[in-house]
Amino acid sequence: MSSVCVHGLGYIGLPTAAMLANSGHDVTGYDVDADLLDRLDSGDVPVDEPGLGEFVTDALAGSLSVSDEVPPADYHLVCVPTPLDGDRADLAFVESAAEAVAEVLRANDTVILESTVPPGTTVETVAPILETSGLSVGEFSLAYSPETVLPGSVIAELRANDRAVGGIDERSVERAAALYDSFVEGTLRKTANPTLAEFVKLIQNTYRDVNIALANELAMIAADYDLDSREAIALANHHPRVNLHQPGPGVGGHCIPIDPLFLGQDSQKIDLIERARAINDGMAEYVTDLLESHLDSLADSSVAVLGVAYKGNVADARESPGLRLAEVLQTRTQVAGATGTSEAGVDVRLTDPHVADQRFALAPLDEALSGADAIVIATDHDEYTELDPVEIAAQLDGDVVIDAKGLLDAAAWEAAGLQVVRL
Ligand code: SAJ
Repeated sequence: MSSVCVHGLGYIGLPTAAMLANSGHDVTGYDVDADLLDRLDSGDVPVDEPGLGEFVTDALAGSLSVSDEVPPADYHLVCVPTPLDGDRADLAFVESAAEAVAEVLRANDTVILESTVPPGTTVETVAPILETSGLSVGEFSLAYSPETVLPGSVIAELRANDRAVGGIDERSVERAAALYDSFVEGTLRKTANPTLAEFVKLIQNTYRDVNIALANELAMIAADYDLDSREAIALANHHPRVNLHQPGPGVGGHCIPIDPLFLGQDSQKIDLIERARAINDGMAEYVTDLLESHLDSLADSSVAVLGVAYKGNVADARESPGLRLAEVLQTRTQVAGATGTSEAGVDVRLTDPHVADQRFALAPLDEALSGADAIVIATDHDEYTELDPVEIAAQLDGDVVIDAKGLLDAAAWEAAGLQVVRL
């Protein structure tokens, strides 16, 4: 068993630290956020993920401790955020983590970067910073190994998923693989090329983004032929080599909309991928067009947007399609206010049973529905599949329902007197 320091106790770092501790390693979780460390010390796990609270609590009762100092360790795992800055990755957190590791790095230690980064980051950015320790690559080991877990199934996927392990040399591959071998039940896909592993992470999410863009374009084309795109996609997917994704009001979350930009930031060849991004971002405009064509006057209407989480059954509203839709609705119907400022025409009511963020002025469902002219289902929360169309029809003033996630039983809703438009 090894000593491990996990840098960054966020969505990936915290479950990974707990997983390593629960697999017998001696783990220190390091973070710069003093409040987070206090909360964890008192057993409060601030992450909305099924089963994670108990998993981390068990680890904290065992061999996981948290600290605001970086200790020397056999392994340093860097799991810090890489936000988007304009259209490029901001690597400031990765750089400061590497600087902190360099201060305590010893010969034979292993450093593994897990953060999603543009190709070349491990070799070109992290290695030179680590070498300021006075040690050279070869004296210490260095690898890139991306997480691929799906929010909502983090613990299960940390164990089950195959994992790319890209070491800077053969020894680094083996050292990094040895650590993951202690909890990964999937296959470790080893390569002595960290840039390849970085690229692989980005193309997995890019594949999904482009595939969803295709589904979105197909949905818009299908509507011109008066066809249901989801029915068409389901039928098409019976072909053994076809796997079309599902259309929707946009692609949210902190991974899929961002990673294609990292992939293309240093290449002039990015083209289809950029177009796919624009198609997915443009879905809010398309949903707004649908509303406009079904309402007498969008600007004088009230629209309930059901769902601001970026996807079903999570509480995360980053890059939220529902919020983007609200913005487009307001921008499109803006009218000049008395003092020269502009005021939104349409009354947008946002509601979500999972998201509790005060910044979004969320209303309870009943309040959002009361007297509304239209509703848009923007997130596939389980709660929305259980809505009673008769009760909803009684609460609304109008009858327009845009089911952008295709989760309602359209026949039942139409029987209740509502017009259902499916994407
Ligand atoms: N979506 C669609 N149509 C679909 C599938 C998804 O519109 O057919 C939308 C969702 O509603 C959501 C967005 O795409 O707004 C992204 O959701 P997601 O479930 O596809 O993915 P994420 O962002 O929750 O997690 C992804 C996963 N990547 C892949 O499946 C290739 C996950 O495995 C990664 O670990 C994660 O990104 C990450 O951290 O990179």
